[in-house]
Amino acid sequence: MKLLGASFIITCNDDIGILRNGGVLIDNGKILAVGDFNELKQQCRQCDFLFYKNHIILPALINSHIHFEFSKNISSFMYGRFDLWLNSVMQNRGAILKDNLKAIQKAIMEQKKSGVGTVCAISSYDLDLDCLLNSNLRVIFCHEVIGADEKDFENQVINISNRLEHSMALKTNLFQSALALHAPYSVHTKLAQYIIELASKYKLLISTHFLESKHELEWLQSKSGYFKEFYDKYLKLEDVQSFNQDEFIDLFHDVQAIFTHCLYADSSVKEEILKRGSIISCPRSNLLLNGKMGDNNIIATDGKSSNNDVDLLQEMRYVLFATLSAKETEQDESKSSTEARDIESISKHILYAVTCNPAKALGLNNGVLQEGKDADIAIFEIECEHLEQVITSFVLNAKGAISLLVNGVDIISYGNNENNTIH
Ligand code: MCF
Ligand code: FE
Repeated sequence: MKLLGASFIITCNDDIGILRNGGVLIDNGKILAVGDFNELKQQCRQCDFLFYKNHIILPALINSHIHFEFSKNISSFMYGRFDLWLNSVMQNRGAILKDNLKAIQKAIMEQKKSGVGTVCAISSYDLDLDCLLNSNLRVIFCHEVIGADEKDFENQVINISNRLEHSMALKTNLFQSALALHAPYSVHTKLAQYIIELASKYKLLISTHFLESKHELEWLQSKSGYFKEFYDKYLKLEDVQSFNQDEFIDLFHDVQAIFTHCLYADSSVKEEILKRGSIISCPRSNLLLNGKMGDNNIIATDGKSSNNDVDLLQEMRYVLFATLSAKETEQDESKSSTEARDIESISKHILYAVTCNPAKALGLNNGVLQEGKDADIAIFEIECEHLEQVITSFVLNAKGAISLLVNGVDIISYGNNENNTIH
């Protein structure tokens, strides 16, 4: 049993809120209690304790959409337009996927450094499986399925069954298998249905990219435009059996699903999606490929295929500035600028978008500091002179976690605890 304390504890649970000089009591990978540090210390005199002065304790962050296999990319892909990006992926992905293990390891380190304790990894070829298994992170490993040619159905089924059988045998309390149906334009109807049945049979989470580009919307609505040429050019396919928008969403009625991007979903489509699952936004990827931000109730980095890094702290900071900039355009001249409490509530929204919200979407028992939750905890140094803006101070300045616990175990070892004594 151990007790961790800090000048600030942000629970990401509105009933408990923010604690000054708070403590989190941990035993056997679980949170036993959250409260005042000194009171908890009195109650549990025999346990190990550590108080981090001028630090903040938070739930470990959750990166709910990342492609580790593309971590080697710097400038192999084109940005600014989704069609140009996808063409460049088709042409250059082979080189990016080759000898990518070092880059994958680096991207995993980047997660830990930014205080991420859980990743939902979208894996096209399972090249990242072993690195993630050995990462000590909590991992949801989504085997991604791509296949537009119905003639290959039998092989496609054998392939995904083998991949899934292999990873399901590796299940631990930190590692779970899941599926990803790449997108409605890249998986034919028969295969899509098969994948959903697999997810339903084995109770697996399923992730998908949906309505990311205007080209996808055009294809789903009228089977025309960029994708028609795409199939011909890259896959030598004249026709592809794919669902329309509503049919695609309906597929997910019986499974736990996460839909990434949804930039071209109008409000009624979003309502339908949210009846069946959650929407994940990758703000910098969305902007780079499609010039749109997306809804930011759940924020993830996407892969280095469509981002300059996979640092979730940078992603959060980006959203803070972009939200303030959008607010500025909304405000007319007569209104005063964003107020102190507005910016703190934007920061809180951003923090929840990488903690409690993705935890719920992914069906995890973490993302909140509360009795009974998994002890996935991140500790950051913080300088905060204005208590009413503690979350803003974190979002704005956090550079790296000094300690990261997953299931109660510290998985980064460069924490420096000197001078961390109370008062
Ligand atoms: O999320 C981004 C943009 N949308 C779609 N796919 C990808 C993203 N980053 C990497 N990808 C991968 C995807 O997993 O690109 C390939 C797939 O392997 C595109 S389909 C040939
Ligand atoms: Fe993606």
